[in-house]
Amino acid sequence: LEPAYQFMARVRLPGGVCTPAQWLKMDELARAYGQETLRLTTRQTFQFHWLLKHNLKATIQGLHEVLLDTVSACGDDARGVMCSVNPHLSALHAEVYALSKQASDHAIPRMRAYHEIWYGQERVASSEPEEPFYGRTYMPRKFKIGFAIPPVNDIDVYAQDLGFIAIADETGLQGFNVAIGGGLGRTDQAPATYPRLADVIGFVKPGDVLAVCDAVMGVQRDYGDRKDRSHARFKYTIDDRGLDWIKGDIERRLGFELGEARAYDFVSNGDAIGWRTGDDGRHHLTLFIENGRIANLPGRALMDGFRDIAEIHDGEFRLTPNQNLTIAQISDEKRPEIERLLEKHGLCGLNRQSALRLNSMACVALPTCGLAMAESERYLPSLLTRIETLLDRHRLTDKPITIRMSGCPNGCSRPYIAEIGLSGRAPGKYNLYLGGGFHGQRLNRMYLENVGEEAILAALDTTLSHYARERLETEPFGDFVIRAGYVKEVKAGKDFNS
Ligand code: SRM
Ligand code: SF4
Repeated sequence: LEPAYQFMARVRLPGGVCTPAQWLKMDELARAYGQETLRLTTRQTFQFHWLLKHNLKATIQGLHEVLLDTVSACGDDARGVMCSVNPHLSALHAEVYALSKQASDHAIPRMRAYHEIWYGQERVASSEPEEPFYGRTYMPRKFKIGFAIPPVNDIDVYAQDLGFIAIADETGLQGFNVAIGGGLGRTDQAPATYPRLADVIGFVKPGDVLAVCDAVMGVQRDYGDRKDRSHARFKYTIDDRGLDWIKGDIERRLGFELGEARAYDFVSNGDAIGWRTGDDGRHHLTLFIENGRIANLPGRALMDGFRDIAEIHDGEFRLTPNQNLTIAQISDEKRPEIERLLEKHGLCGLNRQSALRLNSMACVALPTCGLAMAESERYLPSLLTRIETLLDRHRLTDKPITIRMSGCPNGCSRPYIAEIGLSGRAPGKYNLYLGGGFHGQRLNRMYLENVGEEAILAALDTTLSHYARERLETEPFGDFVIRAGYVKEVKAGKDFNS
C-alpha cells in the first residue's frame, strides 16, 4: 500500500491543433482519470490534473491511441511549439502550422525510454547515439519555440526563446523573421532574475527553419549556465555574452548570414473571439474559455458540449495561446448543428463578456501547482467582476485591455507583458504591474508591491478613470499609464527591476 500520489500530465500538441477523434479521447481520459476536467494551457495544449499514479500508464497509452504523447511537454528540452491561430488566413495557417509541427518533431528528444516505460516496448540496441542533439545532458533549461502570423501576436512571440514571425505577401509565405531570447520567469527579491523580451535578429527562408532551430538551440546547449538554474535560460546567455556575439555564433553554425529582418505589424496579442470565415470559405468559432478550464459548470456544460460537438465535427479544434478554443474548419452544413449543440449545453453566452475578461488569463496555481504562492485561476474571475464595476462606471466595458494573473513570479500566464499584470506573493497578496504593450511588444513595470484586493481596486479605479477621461483616440491602456507617468517604460529586461 502507498499514498495516493497524484500527477499532472501535459500533452504535446504542436500549434494547439487537435482532431475531433483526439478531443473525444481527451474527454474520455479526463472522465475516467482526471476528475472530469481538462485544462487548456497558455501554450496551446491540454493538461490533466489529479491523475492517480496507477492511472498514469492507462492515460498515456490512451493518448498514444490517438497519436498523442507527453514527450518533451516538460523538462530541459524543447517544449510545446506554439503557432498562431489565424482563422482568416487558412492557407497560410496550414503552411506555418506544418512547419511548427516539423519543428516540434525535430526538436524533441529521440530517447526510447518513454516508449519502454509507458508503452511497454522492448529495449532495442542501436549503434546510433541515443541523443544526437541533446547528448547525455540535454539543455541547461527548458527551451520554448513559437511561430507567429502577423497581424496577430497571439503566441506572444517575444516571450519565446526562439520565435519565428511569418512574413507573407500575396504570393504566399516568404520566410520568417527570427526572434531570440524571450523568457518571463523571475524570482521575488532576486534582481538578477528578470523577464526579457526577444530581439529580432534577421530573416530566413521557410526551408531554413529546422537548421535555425538546431543552430540557436545549439548555442544555448553549449553556452547556457549549467550551474545556477535561476540563470540558465537562454535570455541570460544572450545578456551575458551580448546579442552580436550570439548572432555571430548562430550564423557560424548555420554557415550563412541571416537576411535583414523584414517589416511586419502586430495589432494585438489576444484572440479573435467569435465567428470568422477563412479564405477557404470554412467557418471558425473562437470561444472564450475562462482560464482554459473545461468542466461541466452550472448552466454551462463545457465537457458535455464539446464532446457532442466533437462527435459530429468534421474539421478540427485549435487550442489558442490565450487558453481559449477555436472550433475550426466548420462546413456550411455542420454550422447549424454546432450552433444547436452550443445552445443545448448553455455555451452560447461564453463570449458575452467585458472586453477586459475576454483578454484575461490566469495560470493554474492552487490547488494543483506546487509552486503557487497565491490563488490565480480560482480568484481572477471574481476579481474581474469587481473590476468590471469600475469599467462600467468609467464606460470602458467594451475597451480591450489585457489583464493576466499568476500565482507566483514564474509568470505562466505571461503577466509581465499584460497591460495589467498580477503575480502572487502570498495568500491574497499580489504585485501589481502596469504598462505592458497591447500587442506584447513591451514589458510592464511594478506599480504596487505585495498588496491585497482593496489596494488593487483603488489603483485601478484611479488609473482607469484617468484613462477614460484623457486617453488619446486609439491609445491602449498600457501606453497611457506610461504617458500619464504612473510607471516608467521598461526598455529592456535588465531594466525591469530598476
Ligand atoms: Fe509554467 C512551472 C503551469 C506556461 C514559466 N508551470 C510550471 C509548473 C509545471 C509548476 C512546477 O514546475 O511544479 C506549473 C504546473 C501547474 C499545474 O498545476 O498545472 C506550470 N505553465 C503552466 C501552465 C499550465 C499555465 C496555464 O495556466 O496555462 C502553462 C503550460 C504551458 C504548456 O502547455 O507547456 C505554463 N510557464 C508557462 C509560461 C508561458 C509560456 O511559455 O508562454 C511561462 C513563462 C515563459 C517562460 O518560460 O519564461 C512559464 N513555469 C514557468 C516557470 C519559470 C521558468 C523560468 O525561466 O524561471 C516555471 C518554474 C520552473 O521552470 O522552474 C514553471
Ligand atoms: Fe504555478 Fe507559478 Fe506557474 Fe502559476 S505561475 S502555474 S503558480 S508555477
